[in-house]
Amino acid sequence: MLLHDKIEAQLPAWRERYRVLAKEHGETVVDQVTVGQILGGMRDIKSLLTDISYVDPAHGILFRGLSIPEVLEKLPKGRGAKMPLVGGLYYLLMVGEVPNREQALAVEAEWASRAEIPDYVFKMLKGMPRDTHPMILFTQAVMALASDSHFARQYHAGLKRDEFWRPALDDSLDLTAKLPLVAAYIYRNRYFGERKKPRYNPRWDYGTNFARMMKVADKKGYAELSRLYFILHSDHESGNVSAHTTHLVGSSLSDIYFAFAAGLSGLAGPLHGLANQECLIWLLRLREKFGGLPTAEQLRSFAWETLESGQVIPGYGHGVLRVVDPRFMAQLQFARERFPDDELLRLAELVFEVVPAVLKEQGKAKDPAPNVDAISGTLQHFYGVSEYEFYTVLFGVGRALGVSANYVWARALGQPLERPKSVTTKMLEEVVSKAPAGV
Ligand code: NMX
Ligand code: MLT
Repeated sequence: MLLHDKIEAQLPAWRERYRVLAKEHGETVVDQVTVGQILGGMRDIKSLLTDISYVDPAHGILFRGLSIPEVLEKLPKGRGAKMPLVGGLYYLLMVGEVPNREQALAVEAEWASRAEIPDYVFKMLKGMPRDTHPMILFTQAVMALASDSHFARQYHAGLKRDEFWRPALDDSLDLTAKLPLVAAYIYRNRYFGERKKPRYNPRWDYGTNFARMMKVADKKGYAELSRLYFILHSDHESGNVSAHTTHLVGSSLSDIYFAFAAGLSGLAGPLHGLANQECLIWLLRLREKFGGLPTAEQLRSFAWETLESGQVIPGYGHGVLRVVDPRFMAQLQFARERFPDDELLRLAELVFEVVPAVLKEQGKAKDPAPNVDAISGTLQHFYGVSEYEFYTVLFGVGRALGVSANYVWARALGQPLERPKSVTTKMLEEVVSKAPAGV
């Protein structure tokens, strides 16, 4: 199988690089930890290792060294499409090279051959109360799929450590193949009461299949958006909550289903992936309050009301980025090219003009710029997917691509159990009592 062969060919060189670092440079200092970082959520401590993607605070995400504009330009596209094949992105993340069209289509074909879901998963979803949040359903469905894990079965049958990555890759291909069906079923069942299982058509790519299973009116336009969306949301290095949680759980040799379900539970938080639903709610409230587009001054006072009530302005700020998120810019460009006059888009643009200055004036947020979530719901809304509680599920479908690539490589390179050390408050007080003031 293509991805298996490509990874296998690279393994000896990667393992040697890890061996040299561990054996010959194990004591070299990379970073130091301050009391502020311990109290501040381990912010910025350089202690995670991944080669799949890197967030440059001044430029944004690089997927295997490529910026978002480069990824969108260089990855192969399907006939008549402007947005790249998602299969090409998965190849890039897994293999570290830009694929040709044939290679991207080989990943797409692999997905098509694995996109079957056992009936009990649909039965379980159908059995849940209609008002269950889609992220609860999505996480449950991922857990329900875990019974078919190749990794878990082969591990318990005595598989050698050096071989862990092979069933991990099979599981990752299975998982990423099935997620669009699970997501579309949750959408159609929860909001339209549909009970029929969606079908994946091998003649179409990942994005087109998703658009067709979602049954939106403009399937071609939504297929383009889906490709862009899943690519943009795939990875954001290893420190964000969903990626880090998936990695942490995977480090105990739980299979990717357990690990990703844990990551999804983190994605479901309003400071992380759930911010995309919160953003659309915020925009809709703003529009409702002013009966359409507000003036810049009205928007300013609305933003201040949010801040003064102790809430965050969703979609703005970031733990690492210190510039406008290029994932925001890519979505903005997509929308401007296709529906520049859409009222919600114009509102999102107005927010982009006004809110950074408000956040700067407040002086708390280190990054007053928009992040990926500030506009993603606006695009979904344009194509008729206005049920905002569903938005974080879409983020999850995309995020599976990046975290599963990390999971496979972590097993391939034998990354160990993650187990940092904690201290007590008293210990910190003792440390600072011995240090010169301010040091
Ligand atoms: N609105 C109001 N206050 C903010 C915002 C914002 N958008 N962003 C940061 N702050 C505050 C933050 O709450 C903190 O306040 P305090 O000192 O009272 O605790 C202060 O500014 C410093 O925070 P930062 O160090 O700039 O940000 P941090 O790294 O702690 O948090 C986020 C990053 C993304 C959680 C934060 O910017 C935020 O809450 N943004 C809004 C929610 C959001 O858009 N989340 C999605 C992020 C992207 N994603 O998909 O995961
Ligand atoms: C992400 O895509 O995971 C978010 O931007 C959050 C982060 O990187 O911290």
